[in-house]
Amino acid sequence: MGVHVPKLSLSLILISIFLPPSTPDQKDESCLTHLFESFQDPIGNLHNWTKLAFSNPCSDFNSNLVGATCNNGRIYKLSLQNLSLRGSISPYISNCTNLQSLDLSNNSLTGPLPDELHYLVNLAVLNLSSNRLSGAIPPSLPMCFYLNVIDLHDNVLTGTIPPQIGSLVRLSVFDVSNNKLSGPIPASLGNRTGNLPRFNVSSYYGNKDLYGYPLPPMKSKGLSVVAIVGIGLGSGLLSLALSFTVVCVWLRATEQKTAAEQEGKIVLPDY
Ligand SMILES: *[C@@H]1O[C@H](CO)[C@@H](O)[C@H](O)[C@H]1NC(C)=O
Ligand SMILES: *[C@@H]1O[C@H](CO)[C@@H](O)[C@H](O)[C@H]1NC(C)=O
Ligand SMILES: *[C@@H]1O[C@H](CO)[C@@H](O)[C@H](O)[C@H]1NC(C)=O
Ligand SMILES: *[C@@H]1O[C@H](CO)[C@@H](O)[C@H](O)[C@H]1NC(C)=O
Ligand SMILES: *[C@@H]1O[C@H](CO)[C@@H](O)[C@H](O)[C@H]1NC(C)=O
Ligand SMILES: *[C@@H]1O[C@H](CO)[C@@H](O)[C@H](O)[C@H]1NC(C)=O
Ligand SMILES: CC(=O)N[C@H]1CO[C@H](CO)[C@@H](O)[C@@H]1O
Repeated sequence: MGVHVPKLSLSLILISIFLPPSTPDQKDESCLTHLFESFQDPIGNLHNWTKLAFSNPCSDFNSNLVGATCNNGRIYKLSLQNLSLRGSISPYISNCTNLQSLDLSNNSLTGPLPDELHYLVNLAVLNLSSNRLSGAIPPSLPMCFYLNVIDLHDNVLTGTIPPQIGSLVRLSVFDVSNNKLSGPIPASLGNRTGNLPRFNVSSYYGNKDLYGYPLPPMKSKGLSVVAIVGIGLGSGLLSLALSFTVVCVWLRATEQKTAAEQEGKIVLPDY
C-alpha cells in the first residue's frame, strides 16, 4: 500500500502541472454573458447563471452553472433542453470556442441560427430541435467539420439546405423535419456515396416545398385522375338529378293541368 501513495501524489502533481489551475476564461465569460442576455428565462430555470459565476465558469473542476459542463477549464458542453427558454441565440456563442455539444432543444427560442456558429470548430453535436427558430440554415455551418449530429426538427426554418452539409464525413444524424424549408434536397446529401450514413425520408418530411430524393415525388399541381373521375361522376349525377327534377315538375304541371281541365269539365255548368 505504501508504494501506491507516492504514485498517487506524483500523478496529482503531474495533473496539476499539465492542467493549469483553471484561470478565468474571457472568451467563455463573454459567451455566457451574452447568451444569458439574449435568452429570456421566465421560469427562472437558469437560477444560478449569474455575472459572478460567468467570470470563472469552470472554477471548480466542473461548472457550477446549470447545464454547463467543463473540460480543461473551458466550457465544452451546454445542455439547456426543456427549460422553457425564450429569446434568441446570441452570436457571441461563437466565443465558447471549446464547445463540442450544444443542446438547446425543446424550448421556445426564436430568431435565426447565428452565422457565427461556424467559429465553433470543435462542435460535434448541434441539437436545436423543437423551438421556433426561423431564417435559413447558415451556409457556413458545414465549416464545423466535426459535426456528427445536426438536429433542427420542429422549427420554422426557411430557405434551402446547404449542399456542403452532404460532405460532412462524420455526420450520422441529420433531421430537419417539420420546418418550412424549400428547394431540392442536395444530391450530395440525399444520395450520399460510399460508406457515409444516409438519411431517409423521416429526416425531411413536413417541409411543404422541399423536394427530391429520398422524398416521394411531389403530387402534380394539375388535377389527379381521382379528381377528374370525381368531377365527371359528380356532374353526371347532378345533370341526372336536374333532368329528373325537370321531368317531375313537368309531369306535375301536366297532371295539375289535366286535373284542372277535368275539374273544369266537371264544374262546367251544364247548360
Ligand atoms: C447551480 O445549480 C446546479 C443544479 O441545480 C447545482 O448543481 C450547482 O451547484 C449550482 N451552482 C451554484 C453556484 O449554486
Ligand atoms: C426533457 O424531457 C424529456 C421528456 O419529458 C425527458 O425524457 C428528458 O430526460 C428531459 N431532459 C432533461 C435534460 O430534463
Ligand atoms: C419538452 O419539455 C416539456 C417540459 O418543458 C416536456 O413536458 C416534454 O415532454 C418535452 N418534450 C421532449 C420531446 O423532450
Ligand atoms: C434532440 O433533442 C430532442 C429533444 O430534447 C431529443 O428528443 C432528440 O433525441 C435529440 N436528438 C438527438 C440526435 O439526440
Ligand atoms: C443515387 O446514386 C446512384 C449511384 O450512385 C444512382 O444510380 C442514382 O441514380 C442516384 N439517385 C439520385 C436520385 O440521384
Ligand atoms: C429512418 O431512419 C431512422 C434512423 O436513422 C429509423 O429510426 C427509421 O425507422 C427510418 N425510417 C424509415 C421509414 O425507414
Ligand atoms: C474574443 C472573441 O472571440 N470575441 C468574439 C466574440 O463574439 C463576437 C461575435 O461573434 C465577436 O465579434 C468577437 O470577436
